[in-house]
Amino acid sequence: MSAKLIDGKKVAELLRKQVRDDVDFWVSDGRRRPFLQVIQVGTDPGSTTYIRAKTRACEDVGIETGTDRLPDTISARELKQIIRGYNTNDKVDGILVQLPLPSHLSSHDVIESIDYRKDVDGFHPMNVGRLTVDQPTFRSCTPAGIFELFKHYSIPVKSKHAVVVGASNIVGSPMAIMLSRENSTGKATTTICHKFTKDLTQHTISADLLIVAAGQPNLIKGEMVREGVVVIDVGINRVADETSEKGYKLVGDCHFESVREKASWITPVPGGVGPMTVAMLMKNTLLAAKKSIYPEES
Ligand code: L34
Repeated sequence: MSAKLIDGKKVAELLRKQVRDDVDFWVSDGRRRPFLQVIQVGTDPGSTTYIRAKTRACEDVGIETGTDRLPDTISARELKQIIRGYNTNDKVDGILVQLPLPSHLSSHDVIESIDYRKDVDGFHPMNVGRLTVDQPTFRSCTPAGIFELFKHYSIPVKSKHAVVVGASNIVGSPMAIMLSRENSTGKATTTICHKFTKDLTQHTISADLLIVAAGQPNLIKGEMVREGVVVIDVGINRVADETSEKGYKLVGDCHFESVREKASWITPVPGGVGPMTVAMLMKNTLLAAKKSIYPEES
C-alpha cells in the first residue's frame, strides 16, 4: 500500500474561504472587523515564518491584525502589562503570544495573563479545563485543524485506537483530550506516549490513528506502524540541506517513505497540518469577535 496524501493546504484554503464568507456576513450590517493582536518576543526564525503565515491569512479572510515585535530582553512584568492593555481594549478580539518564549519568561505565567475570552490559541487553563469537561471553548488550533482533516476525508475516529506521540501543551495533550472526549468527533480509545514511554513501538504498532508531535525527525519508521494506519505528522523540523536555496528543508517526525508504504493516509510536511493551524486561528478569532463561546452577560 502507498498512503494517499492528506492535503492540508487545500483543506485550509476551503476553511479560509468559509471564514471569509462568515466575516463578510458579520461586517455586512455595520459591525467592525474582527481584530487579532499577535505578539512575538525575540527573533526565532520559525516564529517569524509562522506569524507571517498568520497575518497573511488574516488579510486573506478580512480579519484585521497587528503584530508587536518585542525584544527578547523584555521582562515578564513589561510583557504582561502590554497583554493587559489588549485585555481591556474592546477593539482587540483575539490575543496570541507566539511560542516558544525566551527561557527567562514563563509561558504559563504569560498565557494566564491573557483574558481567556480572547485566548484564540486555546492555551489558557480556563479553555483547557473547559475542553477536558466537554464544554464549549477555544480549541487549540493544531488539534482542531487535525479534526477538520478527519472530517474532510471522512476518516473515522470513534472507537478507533488513537495513539498520540508527544504530550506538549500546544499539540499532544489537547489532541489526546479531544480524541478521547470531544462530543461530536472524538470517542477514540486514546494512548499518550511521551519521552518516558518505555517501548514506543509496542504502542505505535497498534494504532489505527497515529498523531506524531514530538519534534524529532525520523522518530517513527515504517516498521513501527501497522498496515492501513492513518498518520498525522505534526512535526516541523528544519534539517540542513545544501541543495535548497534556504540551506534547510522541512521534515516531519516520520520517516516519510517507509511510513507511507504502510499507511492508508498520511499528511505531508510541509503542506499538511501547518496550514490547518493557521486556518483554525482565523476561525477562533471570528468566534472571539462574535463572542460565541463566552457570550456577554446581559
Ligand atoms: N502561541 N505558538 C502559539 N500558537 C501556535 O499555534 C503556535 N504554533 C506552533 C509554534 N508556536 C505557536 C504554530 O503556529 C507551530 N505553529 C505553526 C504554524 C504554521 C505552520 C507551522 C507551524 C506552517 O504554516 N507551516 C507550513 C510551512 C511553513 C514553513 O515554510 O516553515 C507547512 O506547510 O507546514
